[in-house]
Amino acid sequence: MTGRGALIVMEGIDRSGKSTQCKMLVNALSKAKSMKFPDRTTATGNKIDQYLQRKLELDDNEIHNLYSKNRWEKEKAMLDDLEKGITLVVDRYAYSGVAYTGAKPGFDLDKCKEPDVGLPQPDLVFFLDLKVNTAANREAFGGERYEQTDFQKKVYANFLKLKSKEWQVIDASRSIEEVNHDILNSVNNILGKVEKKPIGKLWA
Ligand code: 2DT
Ligand code: MG
Repeated sequence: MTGRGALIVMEGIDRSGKSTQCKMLVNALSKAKSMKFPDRTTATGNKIDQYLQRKLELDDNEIHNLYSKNRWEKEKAMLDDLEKGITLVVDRYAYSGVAYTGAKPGFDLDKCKEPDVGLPQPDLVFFLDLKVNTAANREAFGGERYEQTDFQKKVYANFLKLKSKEWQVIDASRSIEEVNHDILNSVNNILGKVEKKPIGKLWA
């Protein structure tokens, strides 16, 4: 049996191209699965979906913890897949959790990390770097919560504060193909390197 799969995360502000790049990456890899957070299909995710569509009001702490719970409920399945040699390509993760809640008044980034401490540690995090004004020119924001320029600017600044050694900043203002090319290169570089490496714990 070969080694484990890699845990790859795509992060960035809204409209930075995460979903497109996740799809292209999964298609290019031989043994890979895609995941997305929030996963709106579970009971927890359904509540998050209602909140994002403004059909439900929740306290800022409560929604923050709900996003985290929505990740923890996938922990076992993620570890099982990784052990089986499946590479996971994840559209948003705990970094979004911290960057978005941390953009609300009165929230400290380190404190925001707490509920997600110990989750599977990503091997590679791509930050699709796109300035908010450029993202806003791509297409109109939808009507969901958080889809406002001022808020997105705070989110962007928070993401930069979360950068760690696994992060790779990708200039997402280029064409889809150019971005995909860079991402594929980096992924092909790490797949062999993580095979025998134990899966770490996030922020632990
Ligand atoms: P999508 O547009 O990608 O479905 O995201 N968010 C996401 C948080 O506030 N905390 C989190 O932990 C995660 C994963 C980002 C919906 C919105 O949810 C925000 C945008
Ligand atoms: Mg969205």
